[in-house]
Amino acid sequence: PLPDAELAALIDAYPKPSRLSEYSYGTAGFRYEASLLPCAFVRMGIFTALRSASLGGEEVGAMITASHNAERDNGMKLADSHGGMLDADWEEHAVSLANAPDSKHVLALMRTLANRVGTTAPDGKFPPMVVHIGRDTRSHSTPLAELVIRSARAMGATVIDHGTVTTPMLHHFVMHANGHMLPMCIPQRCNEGGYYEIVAMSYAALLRTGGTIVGVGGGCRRLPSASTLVIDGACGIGAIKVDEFRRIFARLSDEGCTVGLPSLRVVNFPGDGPLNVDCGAEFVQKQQSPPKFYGDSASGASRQYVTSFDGDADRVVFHYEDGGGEFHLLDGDKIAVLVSSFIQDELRCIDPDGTAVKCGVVQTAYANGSSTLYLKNVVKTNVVIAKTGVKFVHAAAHHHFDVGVYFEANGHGTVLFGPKFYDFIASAEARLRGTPRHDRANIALRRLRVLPALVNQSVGDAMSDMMLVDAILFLRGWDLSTWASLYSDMPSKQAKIKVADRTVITTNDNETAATAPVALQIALQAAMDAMATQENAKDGPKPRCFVRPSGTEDAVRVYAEANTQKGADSLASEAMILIHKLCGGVGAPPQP
Ligand code: G16
Repeated sequence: PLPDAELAALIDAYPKPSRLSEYSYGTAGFRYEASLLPCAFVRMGIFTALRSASLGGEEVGAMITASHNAERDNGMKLADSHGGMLDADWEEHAVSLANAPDSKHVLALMRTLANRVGTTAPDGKFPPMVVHIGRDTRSHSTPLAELVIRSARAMGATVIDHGTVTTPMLHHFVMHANGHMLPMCIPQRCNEGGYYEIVAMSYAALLRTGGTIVGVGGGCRRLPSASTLVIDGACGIGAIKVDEFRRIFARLSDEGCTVGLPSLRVVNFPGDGPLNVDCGAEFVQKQQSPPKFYGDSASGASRQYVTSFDGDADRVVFHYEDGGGEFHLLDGDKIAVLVSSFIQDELRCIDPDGTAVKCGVVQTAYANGSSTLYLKNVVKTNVVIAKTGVKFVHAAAHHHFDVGVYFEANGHGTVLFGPKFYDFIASAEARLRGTPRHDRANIALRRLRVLPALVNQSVGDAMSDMMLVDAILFLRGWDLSTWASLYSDMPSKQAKIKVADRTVITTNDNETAATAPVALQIALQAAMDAMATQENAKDGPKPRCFVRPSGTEDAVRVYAEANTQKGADSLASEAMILIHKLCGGVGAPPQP
């Protein structure tokens, strides 16, 4: 029987905040100003336990973080038993529980849900329930996590509290705890040690496939400009964890990794500066400018190989300053191009027709037009455009491809390997047994075999993505400038604007056009057409602009790209003026 009295007391101690009409489930779960969250978090402890019970006791997770948002915000990302985001069908149950007026309604809802999904045995007891909890470095993350832990425990769940971890680590623990997605992997310890080991060891194994051969894949050497990798940790949890990883990483050379490892230098730790302010992946990608290196005096030559993580380390972008001091960004689109072309090249060394496994890339409307053209015309891969949000791009990659690479332009992404990929590897292993190790197909097999372990298949992961990119660059003998020169981004501009109620804007499925207010899309289309005429560019993608309500911030996002920076800036500014006028802009209208 449920411990109703204990749960009711806990629920009633944290009533719904009067300042908020309704909690809603955003792009990546609940995300609000931290003081609004205790009520929802008590209920999410109940919810996670219930979700675990509904899956017959499979383990699930909750990560307390507001990722790229300002320090004052917090939120929760829910990991389902496969390690990925919560099943879409369960989001509405989470929202109902969060919005129930009081303990009586919460408990009634809980009982209805439990009966509907058959979580209770005939004696009214729940099966064993396990909930993993992680949190970022925000000051309110610990007390908020405590609330989730208390209510999950009051439900009778076993809570595994991982303390401060990155979001992708938490998802990784859950994925490994249930053994999903990784048929070829040896079971891992579902904790930080296990995580660091699998990333470091598979990275080393991938590097070693280049250590024995000369001339394959462009040289397999590390250029001086790529010998020190500087990691901007956004003053968040990623800095702490990559610093711990760095120590394990430093031991790799003692453990048989004989090729040139880069040295890792971490900057922007918590306390060096405010979280996500003027640094980190969100800042660098949106502003298209280098981060502030808080308290770090190095510059110039030592900043030729830099990555920026976001506040919970599930996104990464790369960047560098060239000899003339010009800034170059390598965003999620560039990562998608690098990773998908690497995987396809390796697959074709074994299967020259490229028919055995279906590869493809999932992007969002934010993908730069040049990247989509490059993927289609040069990499010659399939491209699908999905709605913004890992839950959508992940689902599309899973649905459409045997090897699905997904990356949002903001640096959030990973690779998913489906059953056909594993079958392909098994048959290639049988076919290539006994071939010399320097045989190109044998090398390709060893490279492909290690990828499902190096990549965090549960969710985007700054640390493992960073190591994957570094290994590919090493194997190809490239530095960031070689990678950047694959194609030139169309000039683009991103901006955001506040309106009284951002839900007045709705969009089509892949968010490339607004469906309401109708007048908005008509005006945006006219602006795009006028820009196309003005620029009169013969080749390449046409000027493009779209707007959408953010699912993580109280703002409407604007994206524009054109053949010139001036054109992109002007389209974005026109869109901001239109939004302000047609959608209830707050404050003074933006200036052209
Ligand atoms: C989250 C999601 C991302 C999404 C981003 C921005 O990132 O996980 O998929 O791109 O929010 O979403 P929106 O434009 O709706 O605000 P993070 O890193 O903040 O968790």
